[in-house]
Amino acid sequence: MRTQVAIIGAGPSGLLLGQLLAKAGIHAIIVERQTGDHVLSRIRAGILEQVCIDLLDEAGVGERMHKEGLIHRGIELLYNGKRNRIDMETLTGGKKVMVYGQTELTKDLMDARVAADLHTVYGAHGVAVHDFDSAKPRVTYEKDGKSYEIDCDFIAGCDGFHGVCRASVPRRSITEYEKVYPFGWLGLLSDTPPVHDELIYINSPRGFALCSQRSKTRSRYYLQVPLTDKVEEWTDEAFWQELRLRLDEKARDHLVTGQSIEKSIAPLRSFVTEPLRFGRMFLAGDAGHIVPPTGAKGLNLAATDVKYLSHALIEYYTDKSESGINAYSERCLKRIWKGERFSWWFTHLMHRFPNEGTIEAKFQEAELDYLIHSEAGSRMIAENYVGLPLEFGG
Ligand code: RFL
Ligand code: PHB
Repeated sequence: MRTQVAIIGAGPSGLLLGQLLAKAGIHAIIVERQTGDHVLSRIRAGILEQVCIDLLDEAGVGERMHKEGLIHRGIELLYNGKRNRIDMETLTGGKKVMVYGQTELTKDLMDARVAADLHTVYGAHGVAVHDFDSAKPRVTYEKDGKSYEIDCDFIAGCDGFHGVCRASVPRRSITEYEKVYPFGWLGLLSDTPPVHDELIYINSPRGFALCSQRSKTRSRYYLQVPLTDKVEEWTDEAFWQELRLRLDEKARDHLVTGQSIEKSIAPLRSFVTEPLRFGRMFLAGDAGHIVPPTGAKGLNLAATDVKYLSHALIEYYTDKSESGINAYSERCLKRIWKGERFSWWFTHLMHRFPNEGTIEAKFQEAELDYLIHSEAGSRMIAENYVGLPLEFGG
């Protein structure tokens, strides 16, 4: 088989890149190791920044998102038993975010791919990338007992944190920065109305919690839990009970509980790979960087990578210019480090770290008080949360 761009991974990064390339008349094949149903069963992101919304529109898949997505103009921070609102819209001169689940966005992209009759291989085993340091990269894989090879001009590594692309780069050519946090997030999805119409981020003596949502009838809640906890040990009842203990009184009264549709524990990690380009292979999204979910940045950083990569490849094929692909890594990393910084900082502000004394909790409370009561402090949170302008800082 031959294609212009071989995309590894059919998560949001790979599917969005495939759609943008197809719109520009560039041929791409996506190779994914899981089934489509498996990809859709992973419950992840919920918050889209404007950059992500605009890109989905550019890809021509924004229709359902605009119909069903919920616009959020603020978030609430709960500490010391009291809720405080950050008015993102006022503080940023009109910017907002949208609640639209990663599952829905992935489904829209999958449907668009089927409608346009674009080639996606699901259930590919033993995917391997070859010769990306030459002018003739190749991808090989097996499916249903048969071996396949794809010749291509470029490989896009959109295969997430555990993918094969980054792992195939010689160690001497890559630098990895990593921090693993000493706790995880236990998430629960349920068909119950959200406790509040905006998200509530909670710093409580019992640990962090987050009240999020997918729609007016579907809620997503998270609890900070020790890494040693197993999801099977958490009954729904135990989850709701622990959440109640971390909420303020009003939210506790409003909380509607119900059976979980999904429950899982996610570890928290900050991770960046430098660079993001290796000859004719590029890394995009979680394949190149991970943030702890506290700042809701992961999918949005992935979208910016895809924006820069799609534009660079389109420029290469239409104008025969390599300037976009040469600038790709540096351009992305500038934005990624700012998203990493915010996610790391917000995680530190809101979580209880094991082995830290009571003075740390007092520092957090004083900092939260400062941020809430200082317009500059509140604006810092707001402008990062809604997403810094593209090319911020030049
Ligand atoms: P994905 O989604 O991991 O997709 C990678 C795909 O590659 C496939 N793959 C392979 N395919 C072929 N061969 C191989 N060897 C392969 N190895 C892997 C995988 O099966 C998979 O289908 O990466 P992508 O596309 O870069 O997307 C990134 C996002 O999924 C991620 O950043 C977000 O979910 C992060 N995130 C959030 N981001 C936000 O912007 N806002 C949020 O509110 C938000 N909340 C979250 C989150 C992530 C969470 N978890 C579970 C880590 C909340 C949570 C709890
Ligand atoms: C979610 O709804 O899954 C979600 C929202 C905001 C975050 C993290 C996760 O910061």
